[in-house]
Amino acid sequence: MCNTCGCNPNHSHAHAHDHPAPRKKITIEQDILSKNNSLAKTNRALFKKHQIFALNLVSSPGSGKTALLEKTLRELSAKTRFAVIEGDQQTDNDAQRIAKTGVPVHQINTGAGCHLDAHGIAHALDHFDLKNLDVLFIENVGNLVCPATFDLGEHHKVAVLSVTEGEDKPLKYPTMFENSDVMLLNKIDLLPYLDFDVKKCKEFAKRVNPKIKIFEISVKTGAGMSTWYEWLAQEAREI
Ligand SMILES: Nc1nc2c(ncn2[C@@H]2O[C@H](COP(=O)(O)OP(=O)(O)OP(=O)(O)O)[C@@H](O)[C@H]2O)c(=O)[nH]1
Ligand SMILES: [Mg+2]
Repeated sequence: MCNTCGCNPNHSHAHAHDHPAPRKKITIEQDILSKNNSLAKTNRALFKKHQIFALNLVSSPGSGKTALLEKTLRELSAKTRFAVIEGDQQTDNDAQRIAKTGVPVHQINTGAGCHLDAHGIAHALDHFDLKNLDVLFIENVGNLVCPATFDLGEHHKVAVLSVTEGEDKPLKYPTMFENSDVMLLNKIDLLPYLDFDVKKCKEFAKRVNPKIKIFEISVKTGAGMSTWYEWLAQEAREI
């Protein structure tokens, strides 16, 4: 059970004890989410004030979020001023990887928490010079469930799904794909070795979110990365 966020823990496992009254639980969930939404609104206003384009990268662990950022920052930093907030339960491994690109980065460790929240982002923003920032990437904790329901004030959630995870993930974890505007289908260099059905995966993602934009990419080989860069530049211009 997720006891740190507002996600609905749909228990199917056996318990030796009674559950609390469902009505009380729903109220608590609403309180947590409404507090978060109000802080997200404040973050959004700050992004607007400083004309910062903010993206929230969400995925299961290991889909390639940090690898995507490392490559994107190395290839686009000459023309765009970036900063990165890294979210993980423990370690600053990802922040260290990002720091090597020369881009300002701040690591948040959530401990037992399974997602970033707007409050944590507000504090992390104190570590950056917002007046000299064009694009903020927030790499969320690897988790296909909880980060989906927490607004951080970002312009878009970008879901990264790698082909090693199976094409059914958009159907099994629909909230994540409903709430994302983009799906990056990563690691397509591995397709020759897998039974992953790209067409079906895209159909599934569109079924839960007909408006979702899908880019097939390989961070490793660079295939498809230009489509992602074009989308990024276009959207950043339009805020
Ligand atoms: N073959 C292949 N491997 C990739 C690709 N992109 C990332 N990887 C590998 O996938 C592994 C996980 O990548 P990360 O960037 O650490 O993934 P992540 O989503 O940031 O992981 P967490 O932060 O733990 O959630 C690493 O070994 C990467 O080298 C790709 O396009 N192709
Ligand atoms: Mg990472």
